[in-house]
Amino acid sequence: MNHTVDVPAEPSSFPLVAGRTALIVIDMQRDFLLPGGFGESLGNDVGRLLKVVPPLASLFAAARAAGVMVVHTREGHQPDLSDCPPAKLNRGTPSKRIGDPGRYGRILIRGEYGHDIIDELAPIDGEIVIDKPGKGAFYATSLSDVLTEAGITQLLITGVTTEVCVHTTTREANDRGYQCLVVSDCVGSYFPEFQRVGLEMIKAQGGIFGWVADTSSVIPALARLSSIPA
Ligand code: C5J
Repeated sequence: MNHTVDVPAEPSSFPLVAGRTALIVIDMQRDFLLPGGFGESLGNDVGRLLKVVPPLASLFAAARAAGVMVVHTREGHQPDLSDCPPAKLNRGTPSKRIGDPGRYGRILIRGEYGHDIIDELAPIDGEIVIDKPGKGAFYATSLSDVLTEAGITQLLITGVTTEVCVHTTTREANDRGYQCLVVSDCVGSYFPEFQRVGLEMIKAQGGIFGWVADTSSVIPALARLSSIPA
């Protein structure tokens, strides 16, 4: 029987299970977060995403200290765009589409500077990085196999953006039977109303997609988990 620590959360407490919990970090990439990058070039205020970085860095430290598996994702495509469906490619402002040149290299193309994770939240040795062509982290990736092999059942979900890749991944995970806690101060949106409603939707109707709590609840629970003898 694995030790469990309950996190105070909405709509009810969330069970953090030792050895069965993973921290999922969605798309904390330069293209979305850096001033002058793709996200900002679309007229977005990247400050709304950057404010996630300090609490997420603290959550990383607590998760790593507790021995929780950390999985990072990056949204992006092959340089020849063969994994980018025309319906995704031909959308948005011409000259600011996937594969076009941007301040930090070709937009959302694997191997480009802008596609990679920001320095403050760079993966450390042993952490898994999942490259995903879609919004959801399970679509066309090895994430399901990675989590199954590690015996993971509980997910702490963080990253950007709340209403797009965080939501899509949470819904995919929920349908696959994972219990998902979305960490509210570690997810960000360019749009304050989407941030608020995105979080409301997850925990509505008795937690239809999962649970919501902030780092003031999750970090102490991780500390309790790390103090439990193996
Ligand atoms: C978007 C994402 N918003 N990571 N990607 O296109 O949410």
